[in-house]
Amino acid sequence: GQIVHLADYRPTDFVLERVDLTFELDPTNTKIEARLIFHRREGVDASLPLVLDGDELKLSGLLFDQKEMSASQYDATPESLTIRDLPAESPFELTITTYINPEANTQLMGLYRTNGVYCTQCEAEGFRRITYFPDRPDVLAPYTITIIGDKAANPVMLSNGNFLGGAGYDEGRSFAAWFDPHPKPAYLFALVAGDLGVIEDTFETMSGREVALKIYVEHGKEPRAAYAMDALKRSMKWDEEHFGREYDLNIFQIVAVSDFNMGAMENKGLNVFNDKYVLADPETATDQDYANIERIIAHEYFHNWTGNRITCRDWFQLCLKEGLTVYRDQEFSSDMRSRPVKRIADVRHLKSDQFPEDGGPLAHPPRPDSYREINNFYTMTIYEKGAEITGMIATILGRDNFRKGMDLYFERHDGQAVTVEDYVKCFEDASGRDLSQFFRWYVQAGTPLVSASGAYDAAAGTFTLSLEQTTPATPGQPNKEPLHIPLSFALILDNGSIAEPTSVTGGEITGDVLHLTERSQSFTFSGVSSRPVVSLNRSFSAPVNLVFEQSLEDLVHIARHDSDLFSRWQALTDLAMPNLAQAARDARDGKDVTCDPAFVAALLECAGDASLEPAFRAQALNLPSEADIARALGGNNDPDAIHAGRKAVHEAIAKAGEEVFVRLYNEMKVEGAYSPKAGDAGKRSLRGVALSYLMYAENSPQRAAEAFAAADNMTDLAQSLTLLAHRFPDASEATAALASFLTRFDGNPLVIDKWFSIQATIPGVDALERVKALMENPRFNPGNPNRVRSLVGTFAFGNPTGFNRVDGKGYDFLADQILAIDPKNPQLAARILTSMRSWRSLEPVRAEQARLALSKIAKAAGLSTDVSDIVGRMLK
Ligand code: DPP
Ligand code: ZN
Repeated sequence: GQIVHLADYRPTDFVLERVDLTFELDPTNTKIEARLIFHRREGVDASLPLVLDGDELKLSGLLFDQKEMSASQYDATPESLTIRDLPAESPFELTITTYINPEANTQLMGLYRTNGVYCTQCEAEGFRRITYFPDRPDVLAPYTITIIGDKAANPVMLSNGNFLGGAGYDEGRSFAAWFDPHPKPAYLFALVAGDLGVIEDTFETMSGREVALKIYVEHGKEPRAAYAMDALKRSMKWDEEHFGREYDLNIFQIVAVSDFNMGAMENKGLNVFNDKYVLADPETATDQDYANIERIIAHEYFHNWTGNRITCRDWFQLCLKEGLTVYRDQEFSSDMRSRPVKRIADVRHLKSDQFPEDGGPLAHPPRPDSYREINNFYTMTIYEKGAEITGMIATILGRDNFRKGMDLYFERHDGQAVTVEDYVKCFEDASGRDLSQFFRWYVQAGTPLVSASGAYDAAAGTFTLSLEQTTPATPGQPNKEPLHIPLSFALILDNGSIAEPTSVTGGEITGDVLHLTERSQSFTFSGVSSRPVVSLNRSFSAPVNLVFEQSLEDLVHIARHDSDLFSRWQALTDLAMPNLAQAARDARDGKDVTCDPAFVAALLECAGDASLEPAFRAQALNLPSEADIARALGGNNDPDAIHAGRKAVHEAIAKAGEEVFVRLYNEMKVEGAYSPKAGDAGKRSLRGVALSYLMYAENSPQRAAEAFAAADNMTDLAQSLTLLAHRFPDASEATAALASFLTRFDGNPLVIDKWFSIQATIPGVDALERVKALMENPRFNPGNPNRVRSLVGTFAFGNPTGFNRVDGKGYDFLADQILAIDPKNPQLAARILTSMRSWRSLEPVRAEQARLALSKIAKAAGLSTDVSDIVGRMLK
């Protein structure tokens, strides 16, 4: 793979006018006839050839305006088709014939087979595995698709757009034709054919058009698609109400498949989903599964406007569609559920997964300027930091101007392939605000560090908040410019009310947002009658690391009084972290772990506060993860010590709060039929956390075994099984529960994935042997990405003590797995390999073992570009 540079962008020499594809389906030998109409772009030299992309293709026929081309006029390789002697001006038609083998396509890119169903995945560059094509997002055209296939095997034959018609074709075969009038890039093409069940519904759009909604699943699974359908209808309504966006075809279809590299794909009018994000019922799906389905259904649907109607000029602009669409799905989920709890969950996710990426060897700007393998840029930075950037634009502009900017974006760029600059310009034009400094967020990598300190002058009645920002160096970016950082804040007085200063100097403030734009800046507030407690970066208005040495009393004050629930959670976390960090150090040094009573008291006060919603209290009681603690410690990390220290802190809290936890465990029991709604889900999660603490207090598997036996839904079942297996892996209660779970759900792959994941994340040095044994289980299927992720992926990403064994055998195992997966599915291999991105922050013995394992991968012959790119950057 060559390095691609943003600076080299130029438009294509030829303009694609229309696309007409005919597929003759065959499991091992599918014929594709592509009729493409082009004309040379005005001003382009008439001698220049047309160069089309391919990937492992073989040309079987080429016609120019229906006539055979002579061999001297073109060159075909598996990677490209170059055609010479093309007209200077007039449009011409090329007919390209290729044959491909969907059955042998283990990469799951292009056209492949999954459980007997034909399915496509074309983002980012999968279409070129189907036919030779200008496979880039700025080439937009309307598509007509004809699918011919065995009638009995393919009663369902789908593509993008509106259905034109279908009938018998010849003996034993039938055809279906589809037309998508909306010009689109090839990455949004989709085809699905096979024997599938369907559930159907309709949606009436804001202008009164009726849209047919269909969700296709394997036969027998139809009832489990009902929640996805409900989520889809709510998404369509929400996008009309909140962004004025109406759906634009007469049909919207979703297909759930079991072999899929990503979560889902937003193909125009025909979304293809990993069935994990469609199928749910109370018996087999957890509250988290339901929330994920709601979120991802919304995400892919929202792409119809942010991604499809307006797409990316090139792949450097990926966050233009992904960051914005994540922002939109987060807003949707916040409206459907609890906004502060959603924000807490999103920030936890950002900090645990994006911050390490941004602080390690894989750091890259949200709008990168070069890449070797675009598949490796579907990252937390593009998605989650991208969403934060749009969120900051909304914070800086305010609600109304943000909406005006979005409206202008949809109006100005509908039907176009655009850049991040085009997007930001809309907000500038709509609001009159200069966002040029703000733009650095897109091009500068790394998590900014903001240091804050406050000083109160009682005599003058002024309070001064001093701020400093730095962004650490990242690969290729040694020096950073100051960013425009919007910090939401409140000055909280003794009685819990918020101070309203008479004036402020030192910088701009709009509403409750302070604009930090200099490297260092002091804001002085006048008319502050008593020393305030500062609540800074409320709702996490900017994705930064904040260092603010606040006293214990001040943090407790925020935890008690802030009207922003997010900040109350943040204050509790800020109270917890020094305890967890010290506990890790003490555990490493063989000392007794102690816990600050003031922190424990604050936490238990929150836990018992019935005025706070249960889901919030559950978030507060869920202490920072081992990975979070490792990040806070900053380096020389010993995962065993972090684990032991964290466990000791839990035990201390559990002992002090046993009464509270018993009460919560009893009070939070949800009566009546299961509902995935946020209220009940919150109760279940708080009850689960209480159970977890009680097990520390009681040091017995008993209570979890009872909870497992009594569970009448997957949330309670998976929760109690996890606690049993993780805390008492050798107890008969744990082995019995794992066995009964397996017997009960054998035959349901998504639940068996959970069975694998729960065991892969049992902490401790034995984990590796357990994982190796599970790989020998007949249910382990190395060709199914969900299954591989559930065992190998969760072990590497989610089992810090087991994976980071001091003898390095975890890393060695991962290296072998990566090398085994890579030849079949490079995208999957590369993704799982990123689990080692923080290896340099391990203590030296483990770091050296990790380096050896990475070097072993790097030296292997025949690596994919995907894996070689990741391993190369990690070792640099
Ligand atoms: N399927 C991925 C997503 O929706 C890539 N577009 O984010
Ligand atoms: Zn997306």
